[in-house]
Amino acid sequence: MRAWASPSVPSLAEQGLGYGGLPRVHDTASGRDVTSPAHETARMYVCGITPYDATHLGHAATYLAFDLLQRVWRDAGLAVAYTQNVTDVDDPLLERAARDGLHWADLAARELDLFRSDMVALRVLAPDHLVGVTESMELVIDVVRRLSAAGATYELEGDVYFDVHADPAFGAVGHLDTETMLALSAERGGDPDRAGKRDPLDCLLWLAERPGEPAWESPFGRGRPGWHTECVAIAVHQLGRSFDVQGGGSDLVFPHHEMSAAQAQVAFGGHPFARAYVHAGMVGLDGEKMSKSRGNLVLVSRLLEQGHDPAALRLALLAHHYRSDWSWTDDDLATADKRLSRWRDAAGRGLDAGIGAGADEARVAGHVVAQMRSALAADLDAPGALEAVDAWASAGGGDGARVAAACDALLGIDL
Ligand code: 5CA
Ligand code: ZN
Repeated sequence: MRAWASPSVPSLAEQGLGYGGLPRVHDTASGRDVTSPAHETARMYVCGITPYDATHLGHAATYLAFDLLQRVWRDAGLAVAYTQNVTDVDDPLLERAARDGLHWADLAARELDLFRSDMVALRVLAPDHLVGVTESMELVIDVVRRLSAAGATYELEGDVYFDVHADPAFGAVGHLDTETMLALSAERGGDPDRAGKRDPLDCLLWLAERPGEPAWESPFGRGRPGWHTECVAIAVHQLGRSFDVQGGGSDLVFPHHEMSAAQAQVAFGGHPFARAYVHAGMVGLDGEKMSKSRGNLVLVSRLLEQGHDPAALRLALLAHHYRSDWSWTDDDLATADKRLSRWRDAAGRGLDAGIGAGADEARVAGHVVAQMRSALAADLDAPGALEAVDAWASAGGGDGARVAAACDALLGIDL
């Protein structure tokens, strides 16, 4: 399906310098910061939206984290191959469509359009491929067929399950104990209490057709995919059986990323599925996780309709480290508005006066850019990068064009 139009990214002088090596990101599986790309092209798969409701600030924060990673990789001289999926058939989408009397495909198309326009407003770089499950049935079926050939599946009342113990590495993404895995599975789309399963953690690969629900032909009967397999199928098809980063919010560590890694490792034999599993923290509102099911959403589109500057919104999100859990308040936006004005004033000062940068100014600006780069290279420390620009602005700016280009290229902020 169509992605969206990416903003342009200026190339900075002395590309790749100032990092002292490649940028590092935190890998949930090893618990360490790793330099993930093995080749000149960094390959990244980020779990996309289930389009049954509009983009909230939690989604936006997660996609911004991977946008930063892409910007830092590019600045370090790497090419980036980036794929994102769209879960355009799954239980929550079908339930919402039924509740609102809409066709599920119409609901998905409408919310996906809104997501695209939010991503454009926030200047998020588009993936090379944005792929829906409904476009990927053959690939999904191929994964289930491979798992079945490997003896890793069984049938229960017409549904096909994945035997998690088929992968000796099962559990290596999240390192969670069984009790926690069971609780998270029940909370996040699994069915640990269903009778007849070999292990309560085993997950659905193919769900036999239910009355009133969409279904596709397959060798296992008419039905539709279980959630996790789409990400295996799409990621391997676009990026290969072992790639650099699988990303998403921390709510995906278990079961989603654990299950997709286990399925991919059994179906394709590539190990590990991803060289780093990178997870953004959860954004909440009033101390609770922001989620469609809780109904406590702050929507990006709503804030933009209210006339807020998308650059201020972006800056408000970047002010929190991508791995921390935090709660949104109106102060976030007010603080970002002030910060943006200070930066714009400082960047405009020299330009308005038509003054070129003197040697001192160029040195100061070069130092700011180096500080931004080294903050971002250390597990995407955006708050650290923002502080470097703050210090420059409060010291009176100077060589605004160079700092503005760095804000644009590295932070996606257009001054
Ligand atoms: N379609 C699946 C992934 S294959 C899915 O989780 N969709 S989603 O619409 O629920 O979430 C989209 C992305 O936003 C996921 O990466 C998810 O981890 C992230 N996300 C969801 N809620 C929050 C939140 N409150 N804070 C931060 N990120 C969030
Ligand atoms: Zn996914």
